[in-house]
Amino acid sequence: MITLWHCFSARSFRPLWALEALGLDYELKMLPFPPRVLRREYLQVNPLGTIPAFFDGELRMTESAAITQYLADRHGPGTLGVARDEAAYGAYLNWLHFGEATLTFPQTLVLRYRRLEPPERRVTQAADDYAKWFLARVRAVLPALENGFVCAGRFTAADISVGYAFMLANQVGLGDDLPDTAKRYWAGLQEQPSFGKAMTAQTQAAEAQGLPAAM
Ligand SMILES: N[C@@H](CCC(=O)N[C@@H](CS)C(=O)NCC(=O)O)C(=O)O
Repeated sequence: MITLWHCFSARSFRPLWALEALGLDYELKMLPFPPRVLRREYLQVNPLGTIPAFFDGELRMTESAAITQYLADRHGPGTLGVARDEAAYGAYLNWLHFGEATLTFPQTLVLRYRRLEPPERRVTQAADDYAKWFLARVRAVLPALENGFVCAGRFTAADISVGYAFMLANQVGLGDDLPDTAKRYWAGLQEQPSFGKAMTAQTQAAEAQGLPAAM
C-alpha cells in the first residue's frame, strides 16, 4: 500500500502527479502548512517535519524528486520513466534533479524572505537576489523545452519535476517573469490529464479531511 503525506500544491505534488500519471492506488494524507507547526504529531511520521513523506510497504522516502524517480522506475519504465538503455537517460536524470535542486530551492528562499516571515524578519535583498538567481538558472533549461517535453520526446517524470518548479514560480509571484518558452511549456504540461487528476485528488482529499483546498 502506498501512502503519501501532502500539503496542498507543495513539493509533494510531484509524487502525487506521478501516482496519477501511473494510475496507481494510494492513500493521500493531507496536512496544513507548515505541518511542523500546525500538526506537531506529524514529526513522528517525518522528524524533519517536511513533506512529502512517502511509504510503499516498509519503504519510507522524503525527497520529492527521488520519490518521483522511484515511482517511474518501479512502475513506468519506458513510459513515465526513461530506461537506462535509452539515449535520453542521462538528460532525464539531469533534468529530474535540476527541477528540485536548482529550480525549486532558490524559490523557497524568495517565498520565505518575501512572504512567510513576519514583516520585521523579511529580507528584501535576499529575496530579490534569489529571484534573479532562479530566473538565471531557468535559462539553462530553455533549449530543452522547445518541443514541449524536457527530454525523450515524451512526458516523463523529469517534466513533473521541472513543471512543478514552474507551478511554484506562479505561486511565489515569479510566473510573469518566466521567459515565454517556459510559460508555453508549463501551459502545455497543465494539459496533461494526469495534472488535472492530481489537482482534483488534492482538492477532494483536502475537502474530505477538513483542510482548505488552497496553499
Ligand atoms: N528537497 C525536499 C524538500 C522538502 C521540503 O522542504 N518541503 C517543504 C514544502 S514544499 C516543507 O515541508 N516545508 C515545511 C517546513 O520546512 O517546515 C523535497 O524535494 O522533497
